[in-house]
Amino acid sequence: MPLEIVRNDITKMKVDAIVNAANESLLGGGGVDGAIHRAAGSGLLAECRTLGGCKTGKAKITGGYNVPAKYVIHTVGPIYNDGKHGEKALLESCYRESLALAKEHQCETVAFPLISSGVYGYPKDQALKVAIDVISDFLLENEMTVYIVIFDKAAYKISEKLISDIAEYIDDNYVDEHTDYSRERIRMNALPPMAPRTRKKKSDIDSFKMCDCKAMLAEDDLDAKLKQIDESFSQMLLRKIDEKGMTDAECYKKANIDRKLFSKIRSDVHYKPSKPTALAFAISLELSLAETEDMLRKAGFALSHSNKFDIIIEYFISKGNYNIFEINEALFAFDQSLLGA
Ligand code: AR6
Repeated sequence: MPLEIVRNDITKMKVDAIVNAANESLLGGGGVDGAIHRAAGSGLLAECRTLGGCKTGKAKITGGYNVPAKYVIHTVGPIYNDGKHGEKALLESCYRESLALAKEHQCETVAFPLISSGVYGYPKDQALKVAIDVISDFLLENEMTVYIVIFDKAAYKISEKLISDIAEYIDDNYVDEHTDYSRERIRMNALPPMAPRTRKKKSDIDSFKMCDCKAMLAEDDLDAKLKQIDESFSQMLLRKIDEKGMTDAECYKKANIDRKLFSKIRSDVHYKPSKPTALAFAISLELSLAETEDMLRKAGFALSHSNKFDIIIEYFISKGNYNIFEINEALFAFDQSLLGA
């Protein structure tokens, strides 16, 4: 997945570069800065001394010394005042400058802490939004895997309003746990759910016989519809990409899916994606709820009301919000797996 939110200690991340939320002196401090210097050892401080500090919003790079990452990128976030002193632009610049440095050094994987959201006081939900916005913009043009590392889940919060709206939606739609076995069956065996069978009334059958289906649909339409019934997940995906006038890259990037996985799906007509991958494409293509169900069915899945993950996805689709990163923030907040590969 090109952008992932993970819970971890950034000093333990096995990536090409970790980003440090430093101060202008670059000579160490508390928070994540202190943790990185402690883990990297005195060599890091010695190299930092040669750098001549760093301005707020800018970034500088050093070796990683004793941390698993090859590089440490030091960036200086703004001190949050009231949000009216250019804090957002400076914070955006921290992410942009750090990503540019990572790219310049051919990093394929980079991990960020939530810059400025500790000692510097930037509200965590807004800090996270800035991080997601800038990183996802960058990923539209660049191939890289970027992690946002959340140290302390309790300290992590997305907008209270969004949380309470989703919680309410879950409350209204969640079906009692007794039906959970059906969810498990769907998840484990990738089988479609068993829809309750309804017996057709005789009058329905008669009226069905009487109506001439072919006459209702133009022949071309009928052919197209029949073809769609037999269509595989991969075929439906490619058809929808064409119909939406998207390029492949636009689609897989918006789905937060990496190019290699997309190529696999493209070249294997029978490819069976995981449910989060199938849903990520449905979100990227901005499919309606009915179309999403259709696409999921092609992969052997269904949306269920006995599953919080599914209800959260349904919430976003019903609101017409197809921002996969916002959806992933919400899924993360509700302890659910994330969309994407
Ligand atoms: N791994 C990942 N994230 C962490 C870790 C860790 N090991 N430790 C803390 N965080 P902060 P700032 C999170 O205060 O607000 C320093 O003294 C933490 O929960 O480290 O940019 C510098 O020298 C928070 O969400 O950085 C500066 O003087 C985020 O990292 C000043 O603090 C950033 O919190 C910079 O303040």
